[in-house]
Amino acid sequence: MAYFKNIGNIAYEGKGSDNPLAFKHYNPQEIVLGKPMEEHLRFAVAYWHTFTASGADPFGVGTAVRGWDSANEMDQAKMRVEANFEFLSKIGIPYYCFHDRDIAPEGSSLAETNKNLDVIVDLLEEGMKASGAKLLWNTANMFTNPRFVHGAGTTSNADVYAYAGAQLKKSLEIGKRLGAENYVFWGGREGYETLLNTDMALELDNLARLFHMAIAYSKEIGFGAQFLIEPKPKEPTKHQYDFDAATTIAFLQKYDLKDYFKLNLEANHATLAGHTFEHEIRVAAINGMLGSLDANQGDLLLGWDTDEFPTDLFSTTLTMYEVLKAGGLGKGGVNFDAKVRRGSFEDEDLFLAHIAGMDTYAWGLKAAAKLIEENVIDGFVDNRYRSFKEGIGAEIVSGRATLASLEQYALQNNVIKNESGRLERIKLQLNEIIYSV
Ligand code: XUL
Ligand code: CO
Repeated sequence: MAYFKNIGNIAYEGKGSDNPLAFKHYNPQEIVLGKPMEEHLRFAVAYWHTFTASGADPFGVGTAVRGWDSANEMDQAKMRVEANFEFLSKIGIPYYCFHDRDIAPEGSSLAETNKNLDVIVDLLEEGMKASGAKLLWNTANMFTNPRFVHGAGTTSNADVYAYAGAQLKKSLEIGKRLGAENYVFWGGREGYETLLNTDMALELDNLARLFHMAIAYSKEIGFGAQFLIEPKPKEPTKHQYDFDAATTIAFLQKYDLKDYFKLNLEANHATLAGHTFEHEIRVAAINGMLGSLDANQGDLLLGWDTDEFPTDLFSTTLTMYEVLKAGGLGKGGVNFDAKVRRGSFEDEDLFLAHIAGMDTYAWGLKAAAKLIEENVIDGFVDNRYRSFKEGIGAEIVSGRATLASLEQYALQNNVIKNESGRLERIKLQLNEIIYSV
C-alpha cells in the first residue's frame, strides 16, 4: 500500500530550482574531495521520529495525521514497515535506524514481546531485500517502560538488570539478522537524580559489565557491527553517566572497553553539555573514537533536547569540516535524530524536513571541502603553532625538554612576542566560503 501518494521521487534540481520537493544541494553522485556525496554522508532516517512518533508533548496528545494510524498496534506496526520503505525510496536515503520498541509493540510478557518483534523483523528483512535499504544501526529502548524507572544497566534492582540483559540479547540478534552496520547504546535512564539514594560506583561497574556481556554475546553469534555509545549530559535523568565525549571515553578506558566502541555524537546533546557539535567530534576524532552522527539542532533559547532538523549552515559546515579532517565516518553515517515540529503534522512535512536537513548537510559538506581545498583553517593553524617546529618548540614536542632546559632558555629569552589569533578575519572568510558554494 502507498502512503505518500501525492509525492514522487525527490530529485536533485540544483540551486536555481524553486520546487520545494527537490534538492538544491544534495546531489548524491556529485564528487566532493574524490568521493560521491552519498558516500560522505550516508544518511539515515530515524524510525522513531518519522514513523512512530505522533507529535505528542507533555501538554497535549499527538497532532500527526498518518496513513498508518490504526487502533490495532500490530496492524499499525506492519503499516509502518511499508511506510518506511516507501519513504526511504522516494527521498533517496539509503539507511534507517530503530529502537526495538519503535518497530513492534510490547506484549504482556517478554516472550510475547519477542514474538511481536519476530513478526516485524521478518517484514523488515523482506523489505530490505526488495528495496536495497540498509540498517545503519539498531538499539534497545531501555528507558520508556516503567520497569526502567531506576535505570537498566544502572538500576538498583537486579531483576530489572536481568530483563535489560535479555532485551539487549534479543536486540543484538535482530541487528545480526538485519545486517546492522552499527549498534548504539544510548543510556536513556543510565544516570541519577540524587546521590542521596545512589551507589554510583556499583552502577558504573554494572553498566560496564553489561557492555562486556554484549561484546561477548556478539562474538558468540558473529555480529560484527561497530558498537557506539551516544553521550548526552541530562534528560531524562538529571545527571546522565555518558555526559559527553570526554566523559564517555574516560569510562571506556577505565573498564577496558575502549577498543570495542566508538561514539555516536548528537548535535543537540553536545549543546546541552555546553559544547559545540564540532567540539564533540574533535574530542572523539583525536582519540580515534569518531563513529557516527545523530544530526539535528537544538533551540538555544530552550534548555532541552528539541531534536530539530538541522538548518544551520554554519554548524553543518564546521561539522563536516571535522568529519573530513577525521577521514570520514567509516561504518557510521548521518542519522536524522530529528522530528518535525508539532505544528508540521502533514506527511509532506516529513519530506520537506528531510530535504532541509539533507540540503543543509550537503551545503556544509561542499563548504567544508572548500575550506580544506583553499587551506583556510589549516593555513592559519599551522602558522599559529609554527614556534613548535624548530628551536625550543621542537625540543618540547620531541619530548627532550626538561624544566631545567626550559628555564635555561627562558632566562636568556628576555622578549616574548605573541601574535593575534585573527579570529574575526577567519570568521568572515568562513561566511564568504559558506555563501559561495
Ligand atoms: C535521545 C536520543 C536517542 C538515541 C537512541 O535523546 O538521542 O533517540 O539516539 O536511543
Ligand atoms: Co540520538
